[in-house]
Amino acid sequence: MNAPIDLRSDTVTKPTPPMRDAMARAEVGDDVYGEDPTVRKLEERAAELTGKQAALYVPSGSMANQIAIGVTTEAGDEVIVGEGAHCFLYEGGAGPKINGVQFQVIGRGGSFTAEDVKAAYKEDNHHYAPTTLVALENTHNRGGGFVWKLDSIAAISTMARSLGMRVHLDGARIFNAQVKTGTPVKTWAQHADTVTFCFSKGLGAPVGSVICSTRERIHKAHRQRKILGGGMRQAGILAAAGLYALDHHVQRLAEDHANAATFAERMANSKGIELDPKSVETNIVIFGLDAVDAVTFVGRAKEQGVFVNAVSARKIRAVTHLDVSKAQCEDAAKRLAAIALGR
Ligand code: TLP
Repeated sequence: MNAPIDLRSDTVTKPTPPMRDAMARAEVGDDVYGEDPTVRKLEERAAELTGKQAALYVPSGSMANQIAIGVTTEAGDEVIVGEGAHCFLYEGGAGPKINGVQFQVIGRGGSFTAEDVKAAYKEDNHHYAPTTLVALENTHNRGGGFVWKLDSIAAISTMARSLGMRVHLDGARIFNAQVKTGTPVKTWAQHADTVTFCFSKGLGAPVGSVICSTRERIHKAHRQRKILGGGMRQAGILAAAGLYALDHHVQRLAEDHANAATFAERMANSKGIELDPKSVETNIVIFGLDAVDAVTFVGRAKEQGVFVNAVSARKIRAVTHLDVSKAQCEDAAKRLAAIALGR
């Protein structure tokens, strides 16, 4: 059998030898006592990168999102999101279960406008849940890794704030947006009250995310992290991987984008595949299937040594990352093309 090529997600990467070396050498302490110097360093770096007063290191992007929702809403509030938003679709119902919020989904394909926000906002009336937060996602996972236009985010933020709402930015892959557009993370982040990003996606660290905001909100976030059981002890071992990733794995995201583009071009030329390669902006490729359903496709792909995920009955997601080369992406496209024909 051919060597497996894992395109399920950019979360599947394994720490590189120099990253492991940085982890092994990390200075550590008990972070629940606030005594881990490497975690402190990572939090300071994250706050600086996002232009926020403070940051908090947490185990996952899901926890980061839910803490962000928790510190910007009250139970019973409504949160506006785009279609397929991770904090709404993929976090086990944590919004209503943990934070007591309901979601209102607006726009199409993950994208929406300031006017959509205005239309969705519920006036102060006892019939309604107060609409208090807009959650953006950049890049947008379910939207095929698209990058928001900065102007659109700015307009949404201005509208939300004029209506007295807060703005959260799920920046799990915000460095992909930075590398794609040249717009620094800080510039995107200035339009949001809370910003989260992940070290464990394209940046290639094994674990960890961060939530960045005002000192006051991060103080509250600390308690929320405790409630969720997210306090970690000698977490500097993990934070060191995050610091290493910020130093060494940001610019290389361009390679993942190029590999995704190559993969998408090959796939788009294959019969049985619905894909406009121009729609692929970063490291995520979502394509439709004409002749075979997604579950069957994923199973056959696995038999051929290519791992991908189904995102709906006829749609597949493939994600490029640190652990797949251009040649492997080309090879994967070749193997998948044959399956798409339903043969
Ligand atoms: N996304 C995962 C799956 O959960 C779908 C993936 O493979 O892409 N925000 C965004 C935009 C994400 O894509 C993810 C993970 C998260 C938050 C949550 O991060 P984790 O997995 O660390 O909880």
